[in-house]
Amino acid sequence: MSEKNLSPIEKIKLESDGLRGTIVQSLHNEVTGAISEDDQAVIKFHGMYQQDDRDRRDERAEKKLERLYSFMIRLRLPGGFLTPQQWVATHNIAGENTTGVIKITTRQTLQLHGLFKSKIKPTIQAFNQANLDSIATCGDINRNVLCSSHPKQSEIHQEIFEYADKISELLMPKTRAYYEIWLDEEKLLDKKQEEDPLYKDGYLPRKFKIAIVIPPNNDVDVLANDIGLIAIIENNKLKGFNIAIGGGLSTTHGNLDTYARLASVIGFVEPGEKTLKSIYEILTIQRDYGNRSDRKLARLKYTVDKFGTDWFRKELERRIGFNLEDAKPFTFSDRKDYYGWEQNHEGLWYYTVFVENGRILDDEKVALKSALLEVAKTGKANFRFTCNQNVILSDIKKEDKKLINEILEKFRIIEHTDGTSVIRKNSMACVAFNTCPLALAEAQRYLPSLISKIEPILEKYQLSDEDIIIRMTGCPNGCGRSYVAEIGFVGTSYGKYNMHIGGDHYGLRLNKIYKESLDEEAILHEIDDLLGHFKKQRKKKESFGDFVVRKQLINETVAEI
Ligand code: SRM
Ligand code: SF4
Repeated sequence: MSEKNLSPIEKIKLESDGLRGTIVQSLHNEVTGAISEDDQAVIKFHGMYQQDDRDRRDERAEKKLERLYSFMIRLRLPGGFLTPQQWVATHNIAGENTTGVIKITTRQTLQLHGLFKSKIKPTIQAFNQANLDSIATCGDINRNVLCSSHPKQSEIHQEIFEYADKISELLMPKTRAYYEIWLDEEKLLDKKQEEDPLYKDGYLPRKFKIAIVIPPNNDVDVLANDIGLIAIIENNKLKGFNIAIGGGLSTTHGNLDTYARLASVIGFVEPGEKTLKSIYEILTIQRDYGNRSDRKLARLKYTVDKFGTDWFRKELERRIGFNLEDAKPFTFSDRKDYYGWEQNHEGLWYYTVFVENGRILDDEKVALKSALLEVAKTGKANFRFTCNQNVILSDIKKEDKKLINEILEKFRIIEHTDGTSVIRKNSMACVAFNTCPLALAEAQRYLPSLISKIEPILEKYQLSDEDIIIRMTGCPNGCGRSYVAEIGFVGTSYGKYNMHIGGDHYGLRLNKIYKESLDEEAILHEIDDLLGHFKKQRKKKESFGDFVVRKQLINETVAEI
């Protein structure tokens, strides 16, 4: 592609001196809380986003002050796992340097917000002390690798779980920029030492996401990823993975060239080296063929659709030097977390805590943050984050269960988790206001109150126990995966949402727009109407999503599996 067609971000990457940019100079500039525009693109590869407090924009503009800039930092946690010691460290870092709220993301990791420029370096150093980093959690590169989080899902969960780490390591960038800038490692004299055969100087055309699922619970929403690996297990042995490519959810309002797409299964591969090689080469194909001029059309899904899945499979086989086998059968029967106490095959105990929209804080409802700290301080439970924004206190020995249970009861976590309605437990919202610069409408600050208004409607129709997956995002980027919900809200402007309906329980069907730009009154009216019909006309055990498809309220789009 000629230089002139490259998008501006491509040039920034190429000229960034191995993702260093002028970050050091930007950090030293005390005139502003911001960093230079080019550095804002580069710093993403180090796991940070520059943001500002959108609630305070007007007030600060009136006082002729610059926006209140700060940074969000996102950790790299393949499979979403932390030791109790690492949780204590994260708790302390959050309290000292950020807003204090710890956010579990929809991709199984943690974000801290409100980090001032001067505090970035001490924060990264403190994380490093705890063996944690934020490398490549943002930017045009492979992101945090997901894996089904509950060890009860399979007796060989650990074996499969380790792939998340292996894949994350395999796809890490080679540059030492992170270590030099934040951890004071000596500068490399010979830049050849960080030559990167995978990413080269231009990295990928766009972000890249990988997830591993252990059927039958599609808790990671595997088909929403650029690469989805579906573990195939026979007689408690990992036979290999079905590989799905080209998932991605984002759209842009008014841009008909953009669309949500579920990944297509292209074949099966044996575990080990063959799996890793296949993943690596899918990235090289995207590196070489992805769109580098229009970032709206740069994700793998557009490359797959441009060249076709047959071409893609052949090109992959050429690069890996062996043929993929035909995909193996699998089924999904769920897409949710197992709340409360569960035991795995080894007799270890797990408690899944409901965390509304992944926000860990002490509020008027529940002192969740204090409770989790006390649990962590016992050193007797690991922390596993789920893609539904919850936390599993995990790997608890039989003799320690009583102690952990006492802490959960003392802080009323069990009452909180048990007492939460089914619809709320099945809900998810993205961050949106006040930190997300792309938000058009509220999401995590609004969905809880909307659900409080939907609960009485469900009660009216005796549908309170019905599993209905409801999700909200503040814009069409889809961070809360609202396009695969049974009821999805997508922000269009402040207080207004497109209402999508018709996803299934398994993550195998996209929903569709049902009504556009509704305010709260209109949303509640539509929900009342739809639930009323659902109550009267549903077939036995039919889910809400299946019902609206059967009634042809929307057209169906299912995955190629
Ligand atoms: Fe996302 C951008 C938050 C999962 C699609 N996402 C953003 C940014 C960084 C806004 C920005 O670019 O400045 C948001 C930061 C908000 C804040 O203040 O923290 C943001 N995304 C999130 C999180 C935190 C939502 C949450 O509440 O949990 C999730 C963090 C995941 C992680 O740990 O890595 C998050 N984002 C997702 C998902 C869901 C998923 O991956 O399963 C999607 C849809 C799937 C997909 O990628 O297609 C998603 N985020 C996007 C996009 C659209 C990408 C595209 O293909 O066009 C953007 C905008 C962009 O990249 O330009 C975006
Ligand atoms: Fe921000 Fe939009 Fe993502 Fe929500 S969906 S976090 S509003 S980019």
